[in-house]
Amino acid sequence: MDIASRPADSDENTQIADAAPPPQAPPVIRREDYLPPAWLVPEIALDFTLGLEATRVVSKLHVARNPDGNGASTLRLNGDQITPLAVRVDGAAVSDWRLDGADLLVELSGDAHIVEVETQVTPAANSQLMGLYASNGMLCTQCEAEGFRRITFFPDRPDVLSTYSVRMTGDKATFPILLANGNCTAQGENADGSHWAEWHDPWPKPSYLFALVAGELVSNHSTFTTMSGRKVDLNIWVRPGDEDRTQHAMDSLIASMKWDEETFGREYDLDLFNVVAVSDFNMGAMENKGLNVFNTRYVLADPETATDGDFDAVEGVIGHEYFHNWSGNRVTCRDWFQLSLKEGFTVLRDQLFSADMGSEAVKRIEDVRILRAAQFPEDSGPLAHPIRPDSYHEINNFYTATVYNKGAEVIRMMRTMAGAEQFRKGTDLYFDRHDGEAATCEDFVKAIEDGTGLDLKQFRLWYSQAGTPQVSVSLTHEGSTATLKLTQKVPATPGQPDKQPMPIPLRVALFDRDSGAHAGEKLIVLDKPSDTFTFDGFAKPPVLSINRGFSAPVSIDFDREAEDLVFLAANDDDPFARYEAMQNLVVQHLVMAVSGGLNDETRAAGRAAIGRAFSAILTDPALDDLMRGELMILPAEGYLAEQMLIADPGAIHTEREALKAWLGRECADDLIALHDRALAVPYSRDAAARGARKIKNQALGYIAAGNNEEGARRALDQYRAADNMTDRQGAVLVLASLDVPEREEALADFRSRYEGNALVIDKWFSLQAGSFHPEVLANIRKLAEHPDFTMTNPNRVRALYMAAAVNPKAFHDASGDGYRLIGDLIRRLDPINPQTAARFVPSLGRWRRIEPVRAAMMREELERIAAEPSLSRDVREQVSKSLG
Ligand code: 0A1
Ligand code: ZN
Repeated sequence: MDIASRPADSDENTQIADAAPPPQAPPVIRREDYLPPAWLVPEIALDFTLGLEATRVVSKLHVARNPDGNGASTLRLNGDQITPLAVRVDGAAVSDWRLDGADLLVELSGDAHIVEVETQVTPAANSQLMGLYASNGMLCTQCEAEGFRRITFFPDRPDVLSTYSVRMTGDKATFPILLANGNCTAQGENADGSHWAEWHDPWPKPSYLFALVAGELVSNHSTFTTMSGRKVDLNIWVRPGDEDRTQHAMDSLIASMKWDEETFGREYDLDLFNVVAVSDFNMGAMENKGLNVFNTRYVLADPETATDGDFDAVEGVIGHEYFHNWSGNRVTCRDWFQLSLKEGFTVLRDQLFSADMGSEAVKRIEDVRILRAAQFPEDSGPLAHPIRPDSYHEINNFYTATVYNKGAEVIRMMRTMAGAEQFRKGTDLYFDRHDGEAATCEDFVKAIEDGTGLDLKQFRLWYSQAGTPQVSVSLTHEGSTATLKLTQKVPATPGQPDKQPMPIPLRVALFDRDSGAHAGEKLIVLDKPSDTFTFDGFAKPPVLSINRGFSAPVSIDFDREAEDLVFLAANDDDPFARYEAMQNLVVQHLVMAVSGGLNDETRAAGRAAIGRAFSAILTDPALDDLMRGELMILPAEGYLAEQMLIADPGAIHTEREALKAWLGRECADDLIALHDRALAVPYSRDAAARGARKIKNQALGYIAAGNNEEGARRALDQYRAADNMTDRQGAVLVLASLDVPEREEALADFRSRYEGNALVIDKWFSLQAGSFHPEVLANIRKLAEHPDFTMTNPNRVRALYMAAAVNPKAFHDASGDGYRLIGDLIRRLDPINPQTAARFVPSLGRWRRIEPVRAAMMREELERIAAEPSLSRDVREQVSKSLG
């Protein structure tokens, strides 16, 4: 063999390994340390010899000295758990390469060379699901953020863009379908039963967008003609047997392609677009160029197995990944600190898309609910970070609700201030200016500034300051003038004790109490610590509607009369504000109740106000059912806890459940009428039928809370009559929390009916783990022993344990067993799949905001994890920040 090879455990390597920092102190990567790469790789050719147990990779890099680099003669190629079996420079074997930790260093004398490296990986043993791994008998890759270095040695950073050519050879029976990025340029068969394919992607891309898939797959094929008349072949690839559940994904893909042309002027740029569904996947999906890889969960949907929510999620994620083709792929990120450049913008794009496909109002409410449930707690806890972080230990830990969802809110604010039309000028300029580049968040803001004419100097603070701003509101009235006084405070977060005031765009309207109308909405921008705004023409004190449409991701502190909230819940013409009024009404009441601030009389008065607003929602003929269903949802326990400095989860649970039961009894007749009306609507995917299903399940929940027997009877009837998953799951959801005989019947039927359907069996696990059943914790422990449970499939792990971690009754059980359950899970899962294990840490990290007895137990659990001798970088970072 003419290629140099040497063992990985040579003396030199051992010495370097000894000198490496101890595993307890992973290096900190800082944004301010960014340096351009010393070497670029304009072209790469990869040759794979595929096998589930062993895959050989020969990679040929055309490297060129970067004129903007530091001129170093050493080429640094990142690696992770791989060994260079052979290294060759310009065709000749070399032996002066060395390892620095996991990286391969090669000395180069000239300005351009061809560097070849050979590696071998073991896909079947790759339980982390990063790099090349086996899933369900097929091979697939996941390279974002730093998975490519687990396949071959490469400058694995997003600012190194290369043109990829891929050749792969594999056994034809095991891997009948061979896919990679771009277009298939050649294929053929060998005499030994193997076959091969060559793929070429003409668009230069960073390594994190590389993908390869090989296995037995069938496709739903369609075509799309782009706005310039180019025909694109579309395929959704799934395992044989799943093809009947791919049409919604295909429809969503076609709708996404059309929408991006119409709304952002973005056209698809290859002749082929492939989507592959895999059942073992750490996240939702991945936007690899021309070859998106999806968690099956966001591809497969039919009425029998997917709820309306699942259908919406498929549409949203298909859109999200497709939109990345421009926001992420054509314009990518310079470094991982800029992650929100692609993620925040793409989330905004998918939100706008889903809003256009369905109800804008309902979509906005759902998005805000997600932000409040996932991002607000992050922003007020030990893991708080700006949407553009300043440092990290492990980049996988920064795929967060802050980077994604708050990132989207920040861009949405720019759009609100500029108006949609001007904003489009800004995004056009951004795409034009940076096409083919690895850009920064600063580049994006500058393009929006230049394209819209906005001055975003102070606005840039939204990128650098963490923490949810709090806006205190007071409204006074004198003569015919109403004066609005606003004060902002951006709370201290780890590493950021002092904050500057930020520009906060607030859409406001003042309602005349008598007419129930307002004289027009205004956009005001609070950009000082405190400011006043006056409004004329009010004979009586008006009712203020503020942060309409949730125009800024802030929390509003406005102590006001319940009657004003009842008024807005019934009259506000902004659907979000109407929802918000209802939420505030309940939040104010429950916060008082939990803190012991209610006596019999004030409790009765508070409930009566909520009851009036709730009953108006149930019966308002002008409301569509999708919106009605939204308005019926009580604020989540986690969101209630957020409103208190120190929360008592037990008291919150009791009070919220008591209110729900009271509403169930108080409004029983209306709820039963609603449930009966909805039961009569036949299944269809139109808005009216979806609305009917939504209120059906909402009503059922309240009926059961008010009267267990009536609820159980209705739930079982609904279950038996169901011809779709929304009704079936809604019924089981209610029964799973009740201690009634109907519960077992429904759960057993559900399991046997869907035996072998992994996504529905996931539901069966989460319905039980998320329930408020008295024995929920014991049930979860039993389910962990169930033959269908496995630690190696992230969907199954999340189905059981994430459902438990977000279930306040299970997680915050006074015994501390819920904390122990999650602590045990993290310790067991970490060696298998650190990325997924680390996602469970933040729930325990909330301890500072929880009453002292529970807080001590949560902390103890974190300490137990910290004491593990060999934690992954992922879990180590989250645990030490949570304790620190
Ligand atoms: N870029 C993807 C998210 C993603 C990130 C990391 C992954 O590694 C397992 C997978 C997917 C997105 O935003 O859709
Ligand atoms: Zn994304």
